Amino acid sequence: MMNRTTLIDSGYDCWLGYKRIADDSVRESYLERCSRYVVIGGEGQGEGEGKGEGETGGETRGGGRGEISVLRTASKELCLALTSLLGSDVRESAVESGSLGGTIVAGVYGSSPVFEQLAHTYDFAELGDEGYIIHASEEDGDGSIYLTASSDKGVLYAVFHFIRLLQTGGTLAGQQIREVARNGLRMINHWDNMDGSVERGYAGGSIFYKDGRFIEDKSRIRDYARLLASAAINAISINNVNVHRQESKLITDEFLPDVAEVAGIFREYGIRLYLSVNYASTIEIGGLDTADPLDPVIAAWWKDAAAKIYRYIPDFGGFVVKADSEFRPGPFTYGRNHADGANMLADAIAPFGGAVIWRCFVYNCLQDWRDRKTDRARAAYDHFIPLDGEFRDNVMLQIKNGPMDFQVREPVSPLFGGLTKTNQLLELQIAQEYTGQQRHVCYLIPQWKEVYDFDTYACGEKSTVAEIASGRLFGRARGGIAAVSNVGDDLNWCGHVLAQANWYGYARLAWNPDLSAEQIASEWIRMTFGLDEELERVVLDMLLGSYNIYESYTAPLGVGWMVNPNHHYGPNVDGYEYSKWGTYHYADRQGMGVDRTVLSGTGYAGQYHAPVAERYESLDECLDEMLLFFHHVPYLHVLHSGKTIIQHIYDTHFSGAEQAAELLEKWDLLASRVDSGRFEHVRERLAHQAEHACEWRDMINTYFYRKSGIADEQGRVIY
Ligand code: GCV
Repeated sequence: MMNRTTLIDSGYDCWLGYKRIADDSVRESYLERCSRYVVIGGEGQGEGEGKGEGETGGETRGGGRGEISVLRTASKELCLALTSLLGSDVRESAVESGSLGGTIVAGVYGSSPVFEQLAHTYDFAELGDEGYIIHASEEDGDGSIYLTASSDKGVLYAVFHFIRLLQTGGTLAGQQIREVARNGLRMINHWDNMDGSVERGYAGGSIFYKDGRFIEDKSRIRDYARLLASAAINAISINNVNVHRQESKLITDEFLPDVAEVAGIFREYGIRLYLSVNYASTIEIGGLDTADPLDPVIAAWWKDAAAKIYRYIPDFGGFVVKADSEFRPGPFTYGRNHADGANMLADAIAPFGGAVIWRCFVYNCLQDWRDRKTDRARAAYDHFIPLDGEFRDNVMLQIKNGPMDFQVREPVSPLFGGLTKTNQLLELQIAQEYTGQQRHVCYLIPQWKEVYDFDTYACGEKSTVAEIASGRLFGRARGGIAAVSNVGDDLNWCGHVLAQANWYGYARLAWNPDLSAEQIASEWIRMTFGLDEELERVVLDMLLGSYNIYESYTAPLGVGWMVNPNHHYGPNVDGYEYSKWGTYHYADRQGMGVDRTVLSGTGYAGQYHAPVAERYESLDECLDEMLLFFHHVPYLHVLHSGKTIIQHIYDTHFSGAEQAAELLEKWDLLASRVDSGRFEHVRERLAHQAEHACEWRDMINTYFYRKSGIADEQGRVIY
């Protein structure tokens, strides 16, 4: 159990700290309508079955037995929030107590006649399984506020939304909110290993495992589930996609009791549990000598494995699979393809309502740097497009946002828009592997907004990634979003308090990709630090500028990489230049960048639909920020900005480092407005960032000055 006193000011509570609202008039105005509440069914009535996450239609076996406790969770949370934010004058009511006037009434629509009056205002059929309504209109009724949905999970989301309204100083009067999830699956992927480490983890060790086993005290997992549910995350995979020997055993009797216990905790918060599985489990733990997906013995082994898992966890979500990727086993060994592998697992799990999430991060990681024709960026498309339409309905292909690997700037993967007959998930990385490793502040929502909004033109204009991933554009039954977690066992979860905004923002955007980066940041700041206009102005400014700042002092113009090998932190221009990983910048004394055109390069630009393909192909039309991803150009090539490549590199690196230093100055303005725990912690990180940005500036500028021999127009110091 965490000791409360050590948590104060640590950031542990994240955005659910529920500090008493300081402004008396605001608090009193809320109390007028929020001093009583009731959650109908919150004490054990009502049961139902939900659809599987990620599904936009059809029947699935849900975790019916979890439904009662989701309402209990809602009731507990509403009570905690109201009493903490508003004071102890808040009481629980009973439905039977006659008039409910002036009460917050939460519950599943249809579970009580009290919600019937809402029927003339809302169409409940439109809400789907997870949507909800918050109705606080004074016109009809007795001043009560109604939080309702067609499922218990929807009620929980309504409760959290309502709490958010109070935390952010929102107006209650006249509110008629109707929210529907835009993505069926809103998932978090953990890259946690059972030895307690986290691959690409920058916030301490795992919150799930230690020394090869599950951590005994699961209270932190419950706190985590609560934070996830507050932003409507509905699915989680709890182990690394690189599944080693010990984690391969998660699907055996040795660990299934623990997995079931953890699944039970998440279930109370409406979150379904998935496991990453070793494609070669039949060999690793099954004692067989093959993992050939077309071998009936292998198919039967997985059917038995699935049946066993569902005996422990009736609402188990399914398998996440990294196969034939970065030395992980897969169907290629047996001359089979990804559809063969995915479908075999899908058939095993289908009778129980489970899904297979099959990752598309497949490329040759033993490339020869001398070979300029092989292009890692092309690989996923080349592997998966020929298989479009061959996957079972309960398979989703999980596609990283870009064709390389979560660089600060990459184009969108052409698989989005390329695949039309296959369920897809967009994969993002909240963990800041290449964006400052949670030591630099880098608010990623602007990057993700660009991905969601990217128009693939697959079916003409407005064929955005948001429309494709959700399943809507191609009428797919399943779809959604997954992201690599940035959470560990550091007291503040993320290593950097400001990195919590990425975690929160990812979830909010998964619910509704139309929310703006500013709106999300603003919500997060108010919920995390309280209502303070000056503080909000400063932190908003810091967050919203941080992605561009980070980009400006690191690898330029979309070329990517230039980091130290293995751990990927800090500048190293040639760190990967002569490696086998397929990640090159090709800088020589004349110029730099990768020619990915159809005309003279690797042909990658041709994987997009018109007019995107033409835009990338053309040196004139290609956006500056993506230029070196698509073209190899001389240092004196003039960008649309009017600057030469080399001058752009110098200017952005000087200004980026200056702006990084300003982030610290801005934060210092808040010394009296943020508790000392969080203030000092963020300050220490920002000081490191400012210094590290100078290291980036000097390494990059010096490298390109020495390579090109072209001086900075402004004669600044380059070494
Ligand atoms: C889990 C990158 C990371 C790896 C990660 C891999 C993946 O290559 O550096 O740590 O492995 O992506 O997404 O599978």
